Amino acid sequence: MKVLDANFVKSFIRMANDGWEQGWHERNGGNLSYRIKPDEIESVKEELDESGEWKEIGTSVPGLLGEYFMVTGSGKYFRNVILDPEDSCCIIRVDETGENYQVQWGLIHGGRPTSELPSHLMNHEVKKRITSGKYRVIYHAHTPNVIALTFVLPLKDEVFTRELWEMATECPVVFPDGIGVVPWMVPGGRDIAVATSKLMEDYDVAVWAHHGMFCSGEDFDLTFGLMHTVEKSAEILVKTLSMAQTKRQTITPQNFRDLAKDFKVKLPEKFLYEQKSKFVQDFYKKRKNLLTNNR
Ligand code: 2HA
Ligand code: ZN
Repeated sequence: MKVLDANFVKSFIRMANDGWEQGWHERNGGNLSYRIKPDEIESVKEELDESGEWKEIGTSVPGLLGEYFMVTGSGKYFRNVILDPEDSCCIIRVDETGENYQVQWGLIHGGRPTSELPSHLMNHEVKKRITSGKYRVIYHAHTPNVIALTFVLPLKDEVFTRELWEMATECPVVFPDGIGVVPWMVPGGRDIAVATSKLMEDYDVAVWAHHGMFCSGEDFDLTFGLMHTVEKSAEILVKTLSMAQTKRQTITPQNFRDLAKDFKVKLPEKFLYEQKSKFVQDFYKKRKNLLTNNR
């Protein structure tokens, strides 16, 4: 079968285009990767080229030896993926040391896999291990509302999780484990990859302060849906904070416990602290002081 006829490739392209249409991928922003199943890679074998150069990943992923991934290309635009997937994307294989990769399909006009390859592969390594191989998708997007919140909320897992859970009743059911937050770091390298993959041990979502988000999931629908749900919740919070300094009413810790029981999800108690709107009030108090003092 031709690569472009494979269902996993069609789903990959559709997801990239959905992200573009959401406005999450200005210019070359964002990247997507999928850990290809053995029968899927077998089905497109005729088009794979094993003669290319092996190049350094920039980190070590011993948990992914010999695995194949479909990934977006560095500097490529999500906007163009649907028009020219062979130029925008590639299929790579990780070697038997876990330190190098080879492009076996795609990037027909040259180029490299995503600049965030270390983060993608280290996240895949963690998720493959802790989900017994179930998770296959890692997605990075520049989601404007979540990014906006990283300028006003404390950069703490507890705060982002709780604030975003409160903004839509479905949120704690969609991401019951919560959200992790990485402080601002230089993107593209091993350090931010290590920090992100550490959070992926506990969460399916990691926020990169002043940059965007990483989501992980079993398949394309679940991973896109997760990104979409978190970003929509952030949009509601941005709207709420734009209208009022405090929430008049909200979902309470006891409400969350009741929801958890009926929906059969486990919500860690560390996110169900009391006097929650304190964080938002603190922020407004501090900002008011700042504005008054600078006048
Ligand atoms: O340009 O999003 O983080 C791709 C990116 C880098
Ligand atoms: Zn980015």
